[in-house]
Amino acid sequence: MNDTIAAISTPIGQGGIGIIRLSGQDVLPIADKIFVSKDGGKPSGYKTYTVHYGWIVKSHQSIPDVSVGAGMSPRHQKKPSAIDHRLSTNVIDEVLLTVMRAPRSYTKEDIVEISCHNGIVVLREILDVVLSAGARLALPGEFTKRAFLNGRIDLSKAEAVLDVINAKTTRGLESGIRQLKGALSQEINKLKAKLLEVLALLEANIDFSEEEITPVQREKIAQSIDVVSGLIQALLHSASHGKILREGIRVVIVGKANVGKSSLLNALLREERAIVSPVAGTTRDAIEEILDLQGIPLKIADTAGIIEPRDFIEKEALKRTQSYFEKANLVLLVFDASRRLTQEDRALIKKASHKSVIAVLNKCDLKIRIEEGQIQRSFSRSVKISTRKQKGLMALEESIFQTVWQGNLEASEEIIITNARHIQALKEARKALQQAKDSLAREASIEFIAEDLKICSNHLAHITGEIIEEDILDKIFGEFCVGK
Ligand SMILES: Nc1nc2c(ncn2[C@@H]2O[C@H](COP(=O)(O)OP(=O)(O)OP(=O)(O)O)[C@@H](O)[C@H]2O)c(=O)[nH]1
Ligand SMILES: [Mg+2]
Repeated sequence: MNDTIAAISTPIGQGGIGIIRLSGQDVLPIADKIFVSKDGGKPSGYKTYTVHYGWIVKSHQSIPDVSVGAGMSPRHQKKPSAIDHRLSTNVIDEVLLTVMRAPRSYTKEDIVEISCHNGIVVLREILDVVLSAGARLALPGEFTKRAFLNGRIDLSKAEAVLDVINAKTTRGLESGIRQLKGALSQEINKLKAKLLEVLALLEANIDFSEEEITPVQREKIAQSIDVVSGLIQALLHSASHGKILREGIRVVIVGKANVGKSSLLNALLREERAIVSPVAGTTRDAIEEILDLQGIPLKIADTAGIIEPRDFIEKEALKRTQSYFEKANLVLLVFDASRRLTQEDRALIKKASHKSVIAVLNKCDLKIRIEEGQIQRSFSRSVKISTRKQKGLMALEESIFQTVWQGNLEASEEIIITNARHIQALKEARKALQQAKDSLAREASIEFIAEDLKICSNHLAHITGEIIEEDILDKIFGEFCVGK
């Protein structure tokens, strides 16, 4: 924690701007060594939250016979100065340097950010001079870890940073931002405060009475425990949504050949992604795409139609369809509504009975001949569409949304648990509460109940990081990228 860390904070590749970030007590002296400013000032003299134009140089030893680097004003070129000597061939890049002084910075330490041109060589060279000037390469997530250890953010907020970076849809982003703003921390602190009230009730009994808890008090304590329990349960309930936001939902389009599966994929993607043709067996290899459906990331796959395989390729295609079908969280089972159900369709209906299915009756622009009643009896959800006429697609999207996002959770208000560690802690907390309730019912001694409540509170404290083991911290921040 006492050394100064540095890392490239932007992704490696080519781009407009690349950023190298430094944090720690020697940030400003290090910047003094490698930065030559246009304004003649030194980073150690700069005010906080200021940005300065200049150059990063390999070393600050002057080379006498230097001309001024390109990009400087003609007026400056006429009057060589001390700065000019440093701007020799030693210049690595033209940059903007931002100074954020402790404690009002991301890490609560002095921070310098160097915004340079984003090229692999430029960034590496600047990082090299920063390191040789006295900084150490940061570990993954070390900036955010310092923000946590220095008390700027709690652990759930630090973890939210990762959710924000990894968000796959706007809904995922909103959830991450809410947690970053402290929604989860507040909820956890609220729960802990409630637990503390119950503990106070209990301890009043320990202090002032030799008697057992009266039935009235027992009832009151049980009620308070139930309230906390209910809140923890609600948080755990949101975890299924959290998992969806984090990992997405696997959707597979399955059906007989030629029913319009590829047409459906294209319609949902609003792009001619898959080949569509009247020939049965057009799609061979499954085609997988990511679709943002009302903020839910869908991994949607169009598969080869189910037909009696005529050759090796069709056999292989069928195998792949099978594998996608097994892995899917949701199956869109497509039928040609203009034809009566065949043996193959019936076999598919049977096969899909153990999966979550939406029956999709396509080609509804034609005369409908399919046995609708049978479809409705087999599946709780069915939607009539025509990909040719672009009909019924909104209803299908809504049906998909309702199926995967059950419970009408209004994402803008609710806290959504997305993190496996939080789920584990909440489950442990719930277990401890149950034990407290059991002890209460058994009329166990007050100390027992108090102990369980304290255990519950400790599990909650793990979420915000008030209590945390070093190896868990390492694991959490190890998942971050270097430079964050
Ligand atoms: N009338 C009508 N024809 C459609 C509709 N959707 C698709 N088709 C036609 O049905 C034929 C098959 O469409 P595809 O999307 O290739 O069908 P598929 O299920 O992917 O077929 P395979 O890949 O061979 O299994 C094409 O000629 C499409 O133009 C629809 O809504 N109405
Ligand atoms: Mg196809």
